[in-house]
Amino acid sequence: MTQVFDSVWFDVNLATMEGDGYGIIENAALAIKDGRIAWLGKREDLPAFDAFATPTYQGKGGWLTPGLIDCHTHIVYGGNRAKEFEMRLEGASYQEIANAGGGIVSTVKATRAADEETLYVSAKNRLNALMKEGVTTVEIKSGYGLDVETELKMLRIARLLGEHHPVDVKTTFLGAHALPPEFKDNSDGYIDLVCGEMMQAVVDEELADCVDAFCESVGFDLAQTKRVFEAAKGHGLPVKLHAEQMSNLGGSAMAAGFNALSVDHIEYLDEDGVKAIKSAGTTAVVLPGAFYFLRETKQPPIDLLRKHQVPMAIATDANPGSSPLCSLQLMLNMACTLFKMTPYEALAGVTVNAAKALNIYDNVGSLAIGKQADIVLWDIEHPAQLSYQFGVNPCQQIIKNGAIV
Ligand code: DI6
Ligand code: FE
Repeated sequence: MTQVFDSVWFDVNLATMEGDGYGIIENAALAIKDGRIAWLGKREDLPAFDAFATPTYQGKGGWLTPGLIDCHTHIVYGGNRAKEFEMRLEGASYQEIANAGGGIVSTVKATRAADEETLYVSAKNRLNALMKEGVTTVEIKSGYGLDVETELKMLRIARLLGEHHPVDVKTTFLGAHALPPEFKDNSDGYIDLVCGEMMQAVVDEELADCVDAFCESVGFDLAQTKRVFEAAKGHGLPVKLHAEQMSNLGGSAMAAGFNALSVDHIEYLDEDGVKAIKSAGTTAVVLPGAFYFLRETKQPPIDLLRKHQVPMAIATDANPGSSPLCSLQLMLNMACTLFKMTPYEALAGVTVNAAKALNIYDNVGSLAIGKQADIVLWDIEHPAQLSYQFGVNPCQQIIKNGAIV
C-alpha cells in the first residue's frame, strides 16, 4: 500500500533521543503527516509513497534532532543591568548596588515603566536569538512585575510571543520572585497578595501553565514558598522551584512533596534532596549560564543525580541579572565544560529532559512516530558537535509542527 505523507526528509542521520543514548539511525529518512512524525527509520525501509505528490527534502548528510526546548527563561523584562555589571567589576558589593537601586528591583522598576510594545519587542529579539539556534519550545516566566497589573502584562506578552512565532511558549507565574519595594519589611503580606488576588487574576485570564517561586535567603523562605504552592495546588496548577541556588534551604524536598515538575539551579542540593526529587519524578534543571555569570564555585550534584537516575535538564535562565544571554547552544557547551556533563547528557537536557520538566514529553522532546514534528536539521558530523563548539551556528533548518520555518 502506498503511504500518504505531507513531506519526506532524505539523506539524513537521526539522533532520535529515544532509548538509552542518542538513538542514532544513520542513512535515515523521516516522513511527516498532519504536523506529526509519521514514519522514521533506515532509508531503505521507507515505505512506498507518491513521490510526485509529496514534497521531499535532502538533508545532505546532516543530522535531525528533536527541536530544542529551553525550559527556564525570564526573557520578558524592561531595561538591562549592564551598569550594575560594570559596578560589580569595579568592586561594588551586591548590597551597595541594591542600595543604589540595583538588583532585581531595578528590573522591576524598568518593567513596570515599560509599555507593552517595548517589552514585546525586546523579548521578541531574545526569542528570535533562541529560535535561530533551534529552539522550538520555550518557557517564559513572569516575576519582574511583582504587582497584579505588571505580572499580568508580562504573562500576556509571553502568550502573545507564542501566538506570533513558530514556537510553543509555556508560561510560568513567578510572582514570588522577589520582594517589591512597597512591601519592604512585610514579606508575608506580599505572599498574601501573590497567593490571593494576584494568582486569582492570573488564573482568571488563563495566563499561566505553571507556578514558580524563588526559595532563598534573598527570596522567600520555605514556609512562604509552601503557601504559594498550596495556592497553586488549589487552582490545579503544577509547580516548579528556583531552589538551592545559593544555600540549602530544603526547597527541593519541599517541592517534591508537591510533585514539582522541576527544581532549578540546585547547586547546593544534597543527597537527601536528590532522593526526594527522584521519588517525586521531579526533573533537575541545571543553569550553567547563571553559575558562570555569578562566578559560582559550588557545583550542582551531577554525580548524585546520575547515581539516583534523576532526569537532568539544561536551560538558559535568560534574565538581566544572573544570566544575560540567549544561547542554548552555549549552555550545551557550558554544561559539559563547567559541570562535566557528557555531550549526550547535554543534548538530552535540552530535548527529552527539558520536555519532562515542562510536562510535555508525551508530545515533543524526541523523534518518535506520533510526536509533534518539531525537528532541527544540523550541519554536523555527530551530535556531540552540538556541545563541542559554539559561536558557529550549525542550525540549517527548523521544522515546527511539520512546517519549515
Ligand atoms: N535566580 C536567579 O538567578 C535570577 N532569579 C532567580 O530567582 C536572578 C534574577 C535577576 O537578578 O534579575
Ligand atoms: Fe531563573
